[in-house]
Amino acid sequence: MIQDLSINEFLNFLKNPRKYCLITHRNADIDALASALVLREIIVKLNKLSEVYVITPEGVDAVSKNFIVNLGIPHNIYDDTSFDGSCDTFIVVDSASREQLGRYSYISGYVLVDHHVVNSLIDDALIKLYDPSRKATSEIVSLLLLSIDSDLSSEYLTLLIGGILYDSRLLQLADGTTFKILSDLIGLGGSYDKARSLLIRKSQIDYSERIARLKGMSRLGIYKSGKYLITITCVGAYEGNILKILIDNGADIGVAVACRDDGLRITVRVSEDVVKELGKPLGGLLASYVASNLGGSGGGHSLAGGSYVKGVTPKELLSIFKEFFSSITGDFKIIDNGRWVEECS
Ligand SMILES: [Mn+2]
Repeated sequence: MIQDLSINEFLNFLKNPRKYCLITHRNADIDALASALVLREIIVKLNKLSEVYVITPEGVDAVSKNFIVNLGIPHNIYDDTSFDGSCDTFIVVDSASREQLGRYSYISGYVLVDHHVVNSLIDDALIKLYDPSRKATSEIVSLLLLSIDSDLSSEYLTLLIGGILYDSRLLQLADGTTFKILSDLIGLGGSYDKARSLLIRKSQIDYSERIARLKGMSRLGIYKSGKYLITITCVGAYEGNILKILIDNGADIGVAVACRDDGLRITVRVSEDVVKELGKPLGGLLASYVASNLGGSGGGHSLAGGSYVKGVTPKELLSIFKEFFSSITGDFKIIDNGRWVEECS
């Protein structure tokens, strides 16, 4: 039977010498990576005979890479194609579903260390250290660390702070326990300043992405349907990132149109609030509406959608958007057409 282990019981489990493989979710973010790297330190500290391999399916994301390079943390991390060893114990770290485990999606008899509220890996976990009330897996690993007599270097403590800041959205989701843990990590030598500045550093954005973002902003059209603000722009790269920025800055729905050789690629993002309010998978609905009315392909889910249409002008596309949104809210008004129609013609 599945058991919820207390921290002490979990530490006792880790004292057994084994070959551990720690698997994070695909394209590990800083919460996943910090959790796995510190867990590796804890396991080795508990028993020097243990071998521990950190495996990040499809590698690590840009923020995580920046963190470990800047902090000078050893790079002995494997992606799922470069690891050819074997292990007798899998520990799944900061993952919510099998699809997130890449090549390791088949594993059974694993240990789970996680905080995701919706997690389909729980049922098959042999042993789990699972607390959905924690805002980051790094908090759970910090609690493990704080319960042993540890002299972990300040770099690893800073890494954990980074994981907590990242998953708590720079403390927007933090609670009293989060602050207590952060205070303890800082007390042991972790650097809040360093973690914070590594997280928000702007210079990490590629030059090409900066140009695409600024072009996206400069061409923006603004429309209103019911009470919802819809922004449409014409941009050929980084559409997802640009639409996220638009939604973070007040758009309810963002659409990016890219001119391709023989057609238009349309990317849609919808804010979580709008999806909750309408109770419809709006991103996917809009993308498939565009596709089926203009003879292309398209689909998606609540928050995101995409379609591709051939032989269609941006003006025709705009009238399809108008039709779609009018059918949802009853109207569609132009606030400012911007320059996207011209740029995408
Ligand atoms: Mn996480």
